[in-house]
This record gives sequence, structure tokens and C-alpha cells, in this order.
Amino acid sequence: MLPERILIIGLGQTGLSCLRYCLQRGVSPVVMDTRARPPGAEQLPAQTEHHFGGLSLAPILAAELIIVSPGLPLTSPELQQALAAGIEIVGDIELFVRECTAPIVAITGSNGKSTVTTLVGEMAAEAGIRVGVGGNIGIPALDLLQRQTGQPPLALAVLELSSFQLETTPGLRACAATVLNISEDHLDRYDSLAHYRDTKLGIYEGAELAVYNREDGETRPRQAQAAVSFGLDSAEYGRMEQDGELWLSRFGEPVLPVSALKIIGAHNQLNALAAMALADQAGIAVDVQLRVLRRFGGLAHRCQFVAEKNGVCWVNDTKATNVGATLAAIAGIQDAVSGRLWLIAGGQGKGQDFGPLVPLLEGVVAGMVCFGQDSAQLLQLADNTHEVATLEEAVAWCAGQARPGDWVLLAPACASLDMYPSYQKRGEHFIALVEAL
Ligand code: T26
Repeated sequence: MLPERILIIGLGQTGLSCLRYCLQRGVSPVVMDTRARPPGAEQLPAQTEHHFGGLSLAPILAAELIIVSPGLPLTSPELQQALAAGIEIVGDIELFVRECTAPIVAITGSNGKSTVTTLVGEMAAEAGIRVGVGGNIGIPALDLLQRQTGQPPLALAVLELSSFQLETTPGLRACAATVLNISEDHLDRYDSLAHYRDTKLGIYEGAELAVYNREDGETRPRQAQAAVSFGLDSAEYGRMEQDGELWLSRFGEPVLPVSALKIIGAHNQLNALAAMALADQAGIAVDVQLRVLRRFGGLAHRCQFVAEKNGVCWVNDTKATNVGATLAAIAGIQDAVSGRLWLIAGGQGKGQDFGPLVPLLEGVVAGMVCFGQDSAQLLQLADNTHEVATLEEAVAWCAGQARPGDWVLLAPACASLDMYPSYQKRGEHFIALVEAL
């Protein structure tokens, strides 16, 4: 049962989904946002009490339940006051898990979340399961429940969850949960990598099965619980050689040659293995899983081939918003690159150490052009770096450097929000610039 006095903080698509959820249950919440004109404000019903342009304490302390956006830190003084006053603060995912009767597959990690979430969702759909896919990608979780009215209920939910969403979802009880990997990100919101990791490991709480990465000890569950792992050796979900070829394997049995995957690189083999482990726990048949793995061509903005122009191949990985993703992208495409590789990076570094890029700049990367808020930090990493003001100038610089056979990769290792509304918009701009060459 929902209480009478609900406050939704943070509008946007997710805030609107929370509003609809409350209204359908007969509760008219108050809406608040720190932004003067938050996205989605035009869709707010006229009679909705709202406070925009800051956090006002009176409506906060008058609430019985606060539904907070992942975009607002819980450390905000106003939220801390609410907690001190005993007011419950949850996220939209918590409301979802309280309502959802279907098993939930929950996926987090620094990188690969969207790929694995999409794979498991497609596997479930291919198996004929009524599945809802959402959370941190696509549809806000509560809108997945929405679809149930007048229809048979969901039989499975597959949720991508960010660390911020996990902070406000104490009631998560997944049928299968995974932390795919941990690398530096969001250090503008966490005081340490350990704090960020511990928040992600919260996904295992109450999970029937924890699925972790043998290649990354930080992903291993801390408490005793049922667990299975994926990795690059031949254990559990892994890889093995057969007839001189590398295969994905399941408990010592080869099931799919790596060459049958369209998504390339060791990190994508790990993504495929994680999806298999989660799908097994969700009761999806192996042959159905393999059909999806064979056909899946990867997500937009994720190492997406854009075009060949004058013999130069251009690749869009705008979704690489942290260093770990940039490393994975380069390791993944390295073997496909015949000539030299040029890297476009920059934006908001969020407190990351860019040091792990140095070996690349001294090795496989011929040169890096950087731009955006933290480009000075990138510029000083090596001698083969060059600074420009915009993505347009970065594309022009690479077009000037590259010869036929070379590759250019946008994998910024940074958030885009200093110059774009989102990494997707940054990727769309890149595609337009490349198409115009
Ligand atoms: O797109 C990019 O380039 C980078 C995206 C990152 O680096 O991963 N995003 C986040 O860090 C991030 C994104 C963190 C969201 C938390 C949430 C959301 C949802 N996305 C974003 C901003 C929800 C609310 C807000 C803003 C709010 S809420 C409020 S109150 N006041 C606000 C990059 O300003």
C-alpha cells in the first residue's frame, strides 16, 4: 500500500513513470526537481503540485515516502535531513520489485550492462516468454508493469541497474543477479572505488543465484550464497579449444565457436557467457540462447561501424563513458585494424585515473585527439596526443592524419554532459560528421 503523502524528486521519463504509477493507485504525489525546467515538465498534469529550480525542505519533510531519481545524490543535505526525520526514501526500481510477481534478472557492472540485458531479453523473447526489459536502459521499470493491465502479467523481468539505482533498491530479490565487472567510474559521486564496488555488489543481496566474473575478483559475492562464474578459461561458463578453434563452453562442454559471434573481442565473449548463465537460471533452453548469440549484432553506439571514407574505417563507441570501456573497445577491434588506429577521447572524466590509457598510446594507438572539459588530463598522458575544441575539429584532425587502411575510433572514456545532452547525442553528432566527410 502506498502512503498518502508521496514526493517524487527528479522528473524526466523515470519521474513521469513514478507519477503515473502513483496516480493509478489513487495517490496524487508532489513533484520536485532541482532543475528550473526539468525534462518531461510539459507532460505534468496541470493540477500536480510541483516545486522546480531547487530542493525545498517543507514539502520534503512533509512527505511520508520520497521516490528519488538516480540523478540526485542521497548525500544531498535535504535528503539527509529527510532520512534523519525517519522518512523512507526509495527509487523507482524498489517500487517495481515490490509490485512485480515475476522472477527478476538483474544486471549491473561498469561496462557491458546494456549488451547483456539486451541479450537475455532477446533470449527470453525467443523462448516465447512474456518478458519486460528496462531499468537503466529503454523503458523505465514501472512502465513494464503498466503493460500488464488487460494483458497477462509479465513472466520475466530483465533489468539493467546502475549503482545509483541499487542504492535505493533495498528490496531487490533477483532470481539471478550479476556484476559483470568493476572499473573506475562515477568517482564524482563516490568517495572511493571500494564504495562504488560495494554498492554494485548489493545486487547480490537476496539473489537466488549470483553470476560473477572469474577474470575480475571484485565481482565475487562477499557473502556465502549460490554462485556461478564466467571467464576466459574452461571452467563453468568459459572457453575451450576444439579442433584448433576457440569455443564458448558450458561446464566443460563446447557449445558455440567464438567465430560464430558477430560481436567481437574477449569482453563480448564474457558478455555472451554471462548472458548464458543468467538465461540458464531463467529456464531458457540452451539452443534458444545460442540462436540469439549467433544473430546479435551489437547495440547502437557500442563499437558501431559507421562508414568507410577514403579507405579509412570510422567506429562509434560513444557509449565508452569510462576508461574501462575504452580499453575493451580497443582490445576488441585491435585484430580487425590493418593500418594505424586513431582515438578520439574527452569530455567529463568524473574523477577517473586516465593512466591505464598510457600503454595504448605507447602501443596500438597511433595518436589521440582530445576535447572537452578534461582534455588537458588526456593531453599530458603521452607525446602522441593533440587537443582540439570540438568533436567536429577532432573528426577533421583524424581525417587529415589517417591513410587508407587506418581506423578512427570514438571511445571518449568520458561522459558527454559538458557538451551534449547525452552520449547518444554525441554519437549521433559523430555519425553525421563522418557521413559528411
Ligand atoms: O550520457 C553521458 O554522456 C554520460 C552519462 C555517465 O557518465 O554514466 N550519466 C550518469 O552518470 C547518470 C545518468 C547518473 C543518470 C545517474 C542518472 C538522470 C538519469 N540518468 C540523469 C540526470 C536522472 C536525473 C538527472 C538529473 C537531475 S534529477 C534532479 S532532482 N535534478 C537533476 C553519465 O538535475
